[in-house]
Amino acid sequence: MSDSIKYTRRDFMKFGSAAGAAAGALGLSSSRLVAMEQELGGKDYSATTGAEREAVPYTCLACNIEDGGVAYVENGRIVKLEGNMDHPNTRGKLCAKGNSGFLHVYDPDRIMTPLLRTGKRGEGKWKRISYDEATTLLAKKLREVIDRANAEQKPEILNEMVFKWGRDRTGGAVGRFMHALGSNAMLNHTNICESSKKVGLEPSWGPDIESCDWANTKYILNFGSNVLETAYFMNPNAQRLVDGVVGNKAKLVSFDVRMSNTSGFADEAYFPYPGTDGVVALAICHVIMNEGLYDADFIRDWTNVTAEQLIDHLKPYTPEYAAEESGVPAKDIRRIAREFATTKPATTFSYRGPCKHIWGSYQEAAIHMINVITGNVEKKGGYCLPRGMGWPQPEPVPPKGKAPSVIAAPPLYPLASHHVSTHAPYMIKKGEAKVSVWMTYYDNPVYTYPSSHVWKDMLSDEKQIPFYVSFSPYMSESTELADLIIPDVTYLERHDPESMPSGLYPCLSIRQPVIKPLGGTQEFRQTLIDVIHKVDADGSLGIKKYFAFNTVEDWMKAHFDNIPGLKEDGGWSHMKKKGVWPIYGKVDKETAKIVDKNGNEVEPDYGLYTKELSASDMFGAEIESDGTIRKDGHAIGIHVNGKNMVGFGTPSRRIELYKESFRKYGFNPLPVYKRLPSRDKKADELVLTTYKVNVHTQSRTASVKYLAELYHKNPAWINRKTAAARGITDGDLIRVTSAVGYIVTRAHVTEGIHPDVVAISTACGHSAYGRLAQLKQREQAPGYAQGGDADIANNVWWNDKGVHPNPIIRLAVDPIGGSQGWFDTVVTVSKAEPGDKYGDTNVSLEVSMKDYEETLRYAYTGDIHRAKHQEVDVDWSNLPEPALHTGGH
Ligand SMILES: Nc1nc2c(c(=O)[nH]1)N[C@H]1C(S)=C(S)[C@@H](COP(=O)(O)OP(=O)(O)OC[C@H]3O[C@@H](n4cnc5c(=O)[nH]c(N)nc54)[C@H](O)[C@@H]3O)O[C@H]1N2
Ligand SMILES: Nc1nc2c(c(=O)[nH]1)N[C@H]1C(S)=C(S)[C@@H](COP(=O)(O)OP(=O)(O)OC[C@H]3O[C@@H](n4cnc5c(=O)[nH]c(N)nc54)[C@H](O)[C@@H]3O)O[C@H]1N2
Ligand code: SF4
Ligand SMILES: [Mo]
Repeated sequence: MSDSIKYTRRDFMKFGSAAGAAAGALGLSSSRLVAMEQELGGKDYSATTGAEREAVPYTCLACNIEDGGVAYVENGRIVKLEGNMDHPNTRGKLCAKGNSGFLHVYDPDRIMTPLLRTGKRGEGKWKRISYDEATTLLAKKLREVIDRANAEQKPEILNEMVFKWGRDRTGGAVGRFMHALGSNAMLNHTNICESSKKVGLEPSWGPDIESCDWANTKYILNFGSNVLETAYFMNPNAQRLVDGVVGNKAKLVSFDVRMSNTSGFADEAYFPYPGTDGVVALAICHVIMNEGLYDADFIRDWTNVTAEQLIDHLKPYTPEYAAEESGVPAKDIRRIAREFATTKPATTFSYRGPCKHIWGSYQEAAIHMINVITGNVEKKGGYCLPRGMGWPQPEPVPPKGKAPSVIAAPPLYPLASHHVSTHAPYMIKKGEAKVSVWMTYYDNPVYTYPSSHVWKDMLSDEKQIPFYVSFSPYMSESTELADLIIPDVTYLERHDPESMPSGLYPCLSIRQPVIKPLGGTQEFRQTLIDVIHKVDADGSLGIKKYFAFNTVEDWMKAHFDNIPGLKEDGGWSHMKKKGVWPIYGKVDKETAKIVDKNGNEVEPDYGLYTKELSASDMFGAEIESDGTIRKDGHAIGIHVNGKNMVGFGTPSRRIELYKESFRKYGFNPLPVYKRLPSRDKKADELVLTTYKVNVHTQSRTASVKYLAELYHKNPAWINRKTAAARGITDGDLIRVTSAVGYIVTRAHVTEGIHPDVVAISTACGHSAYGRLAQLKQREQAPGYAQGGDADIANNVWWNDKGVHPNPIIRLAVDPIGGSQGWFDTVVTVSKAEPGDKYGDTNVSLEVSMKDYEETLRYAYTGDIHRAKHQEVDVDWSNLPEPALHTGGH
């Protein structure tokens, strides 16, 4: 059994009285700090003339939280960004990444013109061409595929046009483009992001995430999310977490394998063995159920299981068993379970720590269950449904393609409704899918994927990828392998519709050009319009009608001009002026709450599932004996306590803790704990974890100078005892070796990490992405780029760009949610060998290909899966056909 460590707030006070005193002072005066900070929000003045600067609202995309911002523009240049005070979830604050976002626009290495490859792939030889020439070339390549599909009457040929994106915030533009072309071959990055969280939640209650009412809660259990510096909804959640802990005296208990900034802020921090959060959560449920601390009414009325069934299912998950697996002491698990169940309201939050493991979907489902059995769902201060808003797609909307795409929906992952994008290069290499045109948007797999060399190998091979088009404005590790680059503009120069459920106030927001796109660059959306107009110049293919927009602004108007409520408030012109809708009220300077004209708090709506069905909803409906309200064959609500209510977004309108879809494919319908291969590692091995840091976003901020100055190197965190056993001291050159190969980096020796874990942050160690990211800042700017920045050329004082861990991370996918097990790679850590140089990376393509075969063994038809799932009653001879999901997210 592994050692477990626990720190309490009292320990920190004891060990660092200065830090303790500072925290105390902050607690006393936090509302004053808020007030000072927000006093001047909403206006800005020129430092030279004193004139008021032009203020243009927009939605941030320096990371994907989509906070509301205001850009201040002087003489056509963005001089400052700040939070939009009208955005109810952002509340006037941006983080460091958001504040420095204008440097994306003025990045000296930004690609300012379309580029056509002239040398070998990746050689860096380019010819500058016009947008017109570039879109004509792409249209020709696409048309060739369409003509071939039509001539051979094979719609599956259309799937040779593949679109892969990382972050798609176009509000459906990419899907519209691909469906117009007749292709379903769309891949997002969600399986390297958090898809097993989504698949752990969606079948249970509908949406893919929770929205915690942090500010009003009394108890928070955090499982592997780093809310204060990363996590989904980081900025809005971090603000309200502080409101809850400081303002509302909520208790925060945090589980992470290392001392994240969130765990450091917690009242109690636990370091479970990686991949064991699920068993801790199941043990918490075990205690709550066995000690009768559960909400019997909620379980009876709103779930599809009985308390007795749960007690029976949870029998093996005693705190003692969980302690053995996780290292978290049984007495603490018992106490936390009791505290959570008896403190109202309470909520859990979880992000990638639990779900980015091979059995991540079960882990998420187990954590979700804690909230359900204690009846904290949709309560003020509890675990709430996310609140977003939609917008209509302009008519006519193209239908999906006719043939299913196997790379978009691998048949071995029938439950992975968010694609399994990691598998694409392996499937393509094995000839399971054919590609003619590979298009990418906001995507850098050669940097961001596990065993990233496999992507490099595929994208470098013209036989596998005959034509590769990137829409990136930056020369990333992937884009540098393209045949054609048609650069997009940055997020401050383009249009997108937005709605992020980043708080309890649902709202719409927009991105709009806060300045004219620099140097004649063109919005991606305009490129899509142009390409379609060229593919189907005379309209005879029947495609052009789906892109009947004269301008991008017309397209946006079509989204926003007819939304009830917004229409009355001015539709698109309201959005342009305010950036967000509805306006709920003002941010109160003392409390930071949203208040109305009279200073009263505008309370969010709670209890969404209890909304009553109207008489017209009920017309023709039947109430069944178990209370389910059915109409035209579908459950539309539940009859509970004499009321007809909408319930949850599931087939039964109840929370389906028992997931029939899981059972159908031989998985356990209720969450279970599965021991991971990394749990059985040898004593001298470690589990590699990677994590994000507050001032960087994935692969795309290393060239933002303010952020690079703050954080640019990523030594490997290793526990003091673990390091000592290997003769490693702080700053030593070390080798981190997995089955795939090794990297040479430096050690950061610390108490703040589980002794069986080594942790390396992401966002550093670039081999592309401009001169600053690679610390080649004194080199000449490439011909396609924007040009020099004397500050970068002369003032960069650091000489360490870090080392990127992804090449040695093994492909390993959750057979249910299809999510990459980022935190499952077993490694050895040793002092570097003679001749090793910092940054050396040595990996094997062959081993990575074997990892693909190995991970398929877990898939629902795989031998490991069958052997380990005897307890589920499935007829293996007669498995259902997998659903082939098309479309994309
Ligand atoms: N600053 C910043 N914020 C971001 C992003 C960014 O790039 N930068 N990206 C956004 C995106 S795309 C995402 S998906 C989210 C991710 O948000 P998070 O999930 O909060 O962030 P991660 O760093 O991926 O992982 C969270 C933590 O999991 C821990 N961990 C690893 N293994 C385990 C385990 O087995 N159990 C437990 N309990 N913990 C474990 C890690 O140490 C890490 O601190 O952040 C979003 N916000
Ligand atoms: N080791 C390890 N790796 C990880 C993770 C981890 O925890 N550990 N986390 C993963 C997570 S959560 C995620 S979400 C993924 C993200 O991985 P990716 O989706 O690949 O995302 P990014 O690195 O954010 O951006 C991709 C590319 O978008 C392009 N780009 C930047 N700005 C623009 C723009 O304005 N327009 C266009 N068209 N393109 C632009 C750039 O080329 C950039 O390299 O990374 C994952 N990678
Ligand atoms: S968290 Fe920061 S970078 Fe992300 S959207 Fe908000 S302000 Fe922008
Ligand atoms: Mo992500």
